[in-house]
Amino acid sequence: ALPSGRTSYRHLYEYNYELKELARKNPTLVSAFTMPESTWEGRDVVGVEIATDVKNLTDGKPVNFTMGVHHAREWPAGEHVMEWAYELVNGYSHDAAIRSLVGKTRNIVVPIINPDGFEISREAEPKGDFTRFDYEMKRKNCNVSDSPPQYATGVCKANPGGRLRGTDPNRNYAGFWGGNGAELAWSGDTFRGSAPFSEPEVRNVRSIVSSRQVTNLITMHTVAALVLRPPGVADVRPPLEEPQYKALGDKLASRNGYTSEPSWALYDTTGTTEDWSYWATGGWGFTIEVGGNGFHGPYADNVVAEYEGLAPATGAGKGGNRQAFLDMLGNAADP
Ligand code: 0X9
Ligand code: ZN
Repeated sequence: ALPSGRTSYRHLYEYNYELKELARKNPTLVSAFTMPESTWEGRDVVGVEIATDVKNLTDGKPVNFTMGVHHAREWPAGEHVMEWAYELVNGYSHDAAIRSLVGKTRNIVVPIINPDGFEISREAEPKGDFTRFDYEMKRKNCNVSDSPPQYATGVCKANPGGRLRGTDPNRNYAGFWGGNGAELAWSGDTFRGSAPFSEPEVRNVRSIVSSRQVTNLITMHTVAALVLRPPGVADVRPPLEEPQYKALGDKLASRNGYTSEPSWALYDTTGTTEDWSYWATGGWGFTIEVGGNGFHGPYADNVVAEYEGLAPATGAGKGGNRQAFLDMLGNAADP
């Protein structure tokens, strides 16, 4: 069973409520916070920080940052990150190994980076047909300011323009922004935005990474069962890979049974999360794409099995994303 006991996909209001409840019930260990900027539609981006004596921000401990749902339709990404928060809280009182790792680190956990997009996808009438008006399959955020005037009015969800309004938050970071694998057209599903960090959701992540000692970062996506490290674009790949980076990615992948590879080997992208954070700070960052059945397939498959390491196709018996997250925490605690 999952650390929270959950058996179905959360709604946005449940994420926000549960994060605040975790903090209310564990006031010295957990602190809930709202990211500095609200979204285009005015939503809060909510997270928790988990550390021994969490309010003492001057303890100098390394920060392990876990986040999900840059992409609206990738619901399992938020679930895995939310369960990780419960894992740390439950483990702190019941598991000596987790208590020790948490004791050496600070953990920032933000399940839903893109709440505007997630709300549209999560509350949509299910269709699953990938048409331009299929809100369940929305990927991007709700910045409509780059849409032509006839599409730029009203709320993000309203027709016309359908799900294709918005910027891809995972093409809007400054790392190699403007290069291959990111569309210039406002309607593209990988639209890069008008400038690096034009999006509040992306500036929120920048603000945490730039103001805190984030030595380790995981950004969760779906769907291809991958552990991806930089660089995201082939023409900047170094002649020799950093062996420690590959080794850490391979270790995480040995837990969830996913494929460990540099991101460019999947396809070129620019402006993605770790292609900025790694070059900006030197901290390790990985994209983990949860495996399973579709962008948000059955909860038992895509969330429970992939988190717990029960999925026959990938991680059966190896510990799942739970253990991959624990290994990343271990790297933050004892680099
Ligand atoms: O394209 C993305 O943003 C990620 N895949 S997803 O299906 N979740 O949209 C992967 C980005 C990883 N980076 C590269 N492939 N270069
Ligand atoms: Zn994604």
